[in-house]
Amino acid sequence: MPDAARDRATLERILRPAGGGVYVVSTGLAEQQALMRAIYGAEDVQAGWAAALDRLAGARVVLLGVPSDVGAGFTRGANRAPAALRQHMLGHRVWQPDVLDLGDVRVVPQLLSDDMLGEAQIQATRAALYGEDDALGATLPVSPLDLCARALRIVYRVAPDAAVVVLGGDHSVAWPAFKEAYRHFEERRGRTLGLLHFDAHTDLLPERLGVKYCFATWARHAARLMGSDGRLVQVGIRASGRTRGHWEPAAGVRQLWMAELAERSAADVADEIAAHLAARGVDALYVSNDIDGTDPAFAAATGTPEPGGLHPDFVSDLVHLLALRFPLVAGDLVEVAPPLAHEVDGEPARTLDTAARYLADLVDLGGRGKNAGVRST
Ligand SMILES: [Mn+2]
Repeated sequence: MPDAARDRATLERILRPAGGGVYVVSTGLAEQQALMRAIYGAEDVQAGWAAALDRLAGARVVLLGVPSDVGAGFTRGANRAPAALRQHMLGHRVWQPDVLDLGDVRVVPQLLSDDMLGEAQIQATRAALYGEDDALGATLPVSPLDLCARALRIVYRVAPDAAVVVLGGDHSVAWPAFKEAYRHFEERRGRTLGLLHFDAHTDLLPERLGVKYCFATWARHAARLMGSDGRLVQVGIRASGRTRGHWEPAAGVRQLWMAELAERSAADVADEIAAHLAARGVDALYVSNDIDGTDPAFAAATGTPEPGGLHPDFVSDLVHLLALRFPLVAGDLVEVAPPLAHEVDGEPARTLDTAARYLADLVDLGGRGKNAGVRST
């Protein structure tokens, strides 16, 4: 099979139309189908999605949903964000024509990473997902993080200048999203990435309960990938058993804790971070936005809300100001959990409003000024 045909056939196996990544059989099925019909504007969702896949090569921004939540903290629900956010934005916002919603990664909800699975389980899930006798399927991964990575590898091959925005899911999805952005922009194209990370938590554990890749460890792996040289900058930290004095040298990161940010303007903080990143040679930006970095007054529908967080204006302004200095080449928005916080007046609509704003920031800024700083391709 020619490479282009193989890439297309792979995407058709490992992805689903936008809003369709959560596996449903009866409960939720009618709702899911109605959303997909609303998105693709026709009775034939598959044809609408196929037409979207056809546009991949020309996209400035590619949106990919990963509706996977295996439990960041103690309450789940982030698997519902990709569908809920698209539902929330229906009729509110029309993306520019160079923004492509590629769809959702097809998620088996009990799985996370193929390296946690034995060969028998991989074979069994391959048969379930792709069929018993599918030659291409026999070469494909089965878990959400690996399927996300595989899809992004194809996206970067077909649309090498596109900015990819991954919509989680729990924060574990930032690992394949950042890893593939790093492989493409830094290893292949000679850029130097900086990683701007909003979060109440550090996500810097080397492992958690023996699990290497999960919501609590992705940032440690990302920092290590960059050489633990301070290019990971964490903003809004306020819930950690350890101090900044522990984490910064231990993980090779820079942290701006909530307590240090209280009286500071976004412009002032942006200047500090820009100088810090520029001193490390950074010429391109990845933004990982965990919605729990934001104050629960604006985003309570998340698994581990922490009081005393960032104002959405501050988050948005910081992203805009840093994107002026370093072209925004990729990002993710994670931990939006629409089933949660229903007891709070105005939720989860308020969290979805905040998330839609953050998503719009990434989509509007992504892939602009992309050739600045390119040394080789
Ligand atoms: Mn996080």
